[in-house]
Amino acid sequence: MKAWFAIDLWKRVLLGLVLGTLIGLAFRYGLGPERGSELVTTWFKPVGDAFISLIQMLVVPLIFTTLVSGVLAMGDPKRLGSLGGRAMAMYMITTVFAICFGLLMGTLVQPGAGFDTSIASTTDIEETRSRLAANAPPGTVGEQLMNTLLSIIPKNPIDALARGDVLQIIFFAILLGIGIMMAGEAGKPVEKLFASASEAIMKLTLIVMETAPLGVLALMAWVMGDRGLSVLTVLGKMTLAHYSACILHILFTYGFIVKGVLRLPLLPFLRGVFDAQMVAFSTSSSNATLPMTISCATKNLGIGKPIASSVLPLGATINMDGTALYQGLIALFAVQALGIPMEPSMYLTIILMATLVSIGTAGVPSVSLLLATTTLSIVGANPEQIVLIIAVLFPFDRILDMMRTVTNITGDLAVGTAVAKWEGDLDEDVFRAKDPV
Ligand code: DAS
Repeated sequence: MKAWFAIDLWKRVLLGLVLGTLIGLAFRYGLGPERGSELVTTWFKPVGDAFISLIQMLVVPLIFTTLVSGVLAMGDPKRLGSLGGRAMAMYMITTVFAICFGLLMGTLVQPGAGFDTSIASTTDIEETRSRLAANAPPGTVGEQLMNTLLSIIPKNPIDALARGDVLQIIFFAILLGIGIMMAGEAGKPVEKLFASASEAIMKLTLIVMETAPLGVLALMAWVMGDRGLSVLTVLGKMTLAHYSACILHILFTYGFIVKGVLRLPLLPFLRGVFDAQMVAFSTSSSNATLPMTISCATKNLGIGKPIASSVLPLGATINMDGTALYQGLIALFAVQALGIPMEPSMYLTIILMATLVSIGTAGVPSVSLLLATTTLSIVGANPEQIVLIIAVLFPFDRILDMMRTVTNITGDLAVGTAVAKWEGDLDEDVFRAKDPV
C-alpha cells in the first residue's frame, strides 16, 4: 500500500484514466451498448458520483477560508486591485485567442461540411427543445451578463455559502478579509482562525485528492461504457477540430505565456497542471475540479495562496477558454451544415458573442451547449435550425465537454501563474521542482 502512495499522484490518476477507459469500452463493445451501458451505470457511476460529491464538498470551505486568509496575507487591499485587473485582462486575452483557434480549426477541418443533420431523431429534437426552454436564461446576452455581474453581490452571505454561489462567496470573502484587516488588533483572533482553517482545509483537500485515481477510473468507465466512441464516427471531424484546437491553444497560447512572457520552463507547468486536467477530463466540471486546481496551483506550481484562492475560483466561473473556443466551433459547424452564407464581419461578432457566453457559463457539465443558442442566432440560424444543431451535438457533448473543461482549468492555472509571477508571489523553486531536466 505504501508503495502505491509513493507513486506520483499524476501517474496514479493517469493509470485510473487509462484503465477506466479500457474497462468502459470493454463493457460497451464486449457486452453490447445496452447491457454495457446498464452495467457501467450500475457499478461505476455511483463511485464516480461519490468522488464528485467528495470534491465538491471542499469547494465552499476551501474558497471561503483560503480567500479570506489570502486577502489578509496580502496585507494591502490595493494589491487586490492590481491582481484583479491583471487577472481580468489575461482572462479576456486568452479567451479571444481560444476562440481564434476554434475558428481556425473549424475553417480548416470543416466539421459541418456535408453533415447530415437528419441523424437527429424526433426524440432528440423534442428533448432538446424542452432542455432549451428549461435552461433559457431570461433576456438578451447583455442583460444576462449584467445579471451575472449584479448577482455577484450576496443579499445573504450565509445563503450564498449554503448554495455554493462561487461568485458571491468570492465577493463576500474579499470584503470580509478587508474588514478584518481594517479591524487591526481586534481582528487578529479571526485572522488566526481563518489562517488555521485554510491550512486544515488544504490538508483535507490533499487527503481527498488521493481518491482521484479511483474516482477518475470510475467516471471514465461510466462515460466510455455509456457513450462509447460513437462520437468519433458520428462527429469525427467536429471532435478532431475541437480537440486539436484545444491542444493548440494550450501549447501555443499558454505555452507562450509561460515560456515567452514569464520565461519559465514549459514542461514543469504541463506536469504541474496534469492532475487537475485529469480530474477536469473525467468530471467535465470546472467547479468540481476547483479543489484539485487550487491544490495543483499551490503544491505543484508554487502559486501563493492569496492568488490561488482568488484567481482560480474566479477563473473557474468566468474564464472558460475551452467553452469560448467551442462556441466559435459550433458557429462554423452550423454555418457549414446548414449552408448559411458567412460574412467576414461575422467572425468578429462570433468572437464577441463567444466571449460573453463563456463568461456566463457555469462550471458544470454540458451547460455551454445549451447557451449556444445565442451564438447560433448571430450567425443567422433560425430557431428550428438552432434546436436541430444542438440536438445533433447533445448526445455526444460529454466527450467534447471533457476537453473544454481541461482547457478551461488549464487557462485558469496559466493566468494564475502569470499573475503570481507579476505580483511576486510565485515560488519558482516549487515550480521548477517538476522540471525533469
Ligand atoms: N463543463 C463546463 C466546465 O465545467 C464547460 C462547458 O460546458 O463548456 O468548465
